[in-house]
Amino acid sequence: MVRISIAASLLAFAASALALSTERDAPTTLCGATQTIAAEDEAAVQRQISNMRSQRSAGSTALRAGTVPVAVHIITCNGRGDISDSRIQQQIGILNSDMGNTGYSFSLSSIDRTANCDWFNGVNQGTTQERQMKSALRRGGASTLNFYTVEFTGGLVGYATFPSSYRSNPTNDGVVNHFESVVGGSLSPYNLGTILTHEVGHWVGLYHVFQGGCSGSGDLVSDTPPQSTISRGCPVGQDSCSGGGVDSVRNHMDYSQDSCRNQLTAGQIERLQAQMSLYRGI
Ligand SMILES: [Ca+2]
Ligand SMILES: [Zn+2]
Repeated sequence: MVRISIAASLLAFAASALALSTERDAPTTLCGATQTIAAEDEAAVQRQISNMRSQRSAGSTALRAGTVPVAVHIITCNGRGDISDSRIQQQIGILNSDMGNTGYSFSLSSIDRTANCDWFNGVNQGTTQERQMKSALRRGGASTLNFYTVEFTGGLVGYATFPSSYRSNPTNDGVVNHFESVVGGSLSPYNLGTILTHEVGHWVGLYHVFQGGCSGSGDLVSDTPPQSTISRGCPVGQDSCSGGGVDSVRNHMDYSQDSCRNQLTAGQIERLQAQMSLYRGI
């Protein structure tokens, strides 16, 4: 009993340390930040945002709203990685709470479980295991969120694809997270359920708030101040770029710990609505 619990806490410590060290060493591989939107797609997004603003100023009361079906795919290895249905339901509840002011809600449509150690450990962006897993399991079209849980190797917490990437590679579309980041998992401080919110933020089209650093167009959102630091913990008041206001450390699209992130801005919501309507038809 003692040996088991020591082994379990060592495992939890190792997983946590790996995740943190990977973030420090290679933050761009922590999650979906490696994808970018093509220039012509971004031009379409800007036109869509202009149209949405015109409709609003013309007094249209039509708000963007839609329900996103969620197909959950739990990968396990020798029983490791299994997540109960009730935890999945709790996790979707957190996603709905966090995304409540975006106009979109998320509705659990299916849960499947697949025992496959090769996928559990080997899935990552661009791997053979990723192609096999998604080809076998993906459900629905552009508006269905496919959410996979695995363990990864090398400390990755999660990653996601962009809406504008669906057209050229629909099978690849979706979010893949470390199973211990699902609410109630052991990947502290990323185990309160808001890693899914962060990854779904990418899935609906948002960049990190520190995208692009202090100069240039940054995350292509005007109400998130330029930011060059990838936040750790909850450094409220951090100001990594002169002017424009303090960093968005409480924003869901930073890397602050789960308990710190609880915000999306009006500009982010406008940007995600434009991409959901353009590229996910919802
Ligand atoms: Ca600033
Ligand atoms: Zn991210």
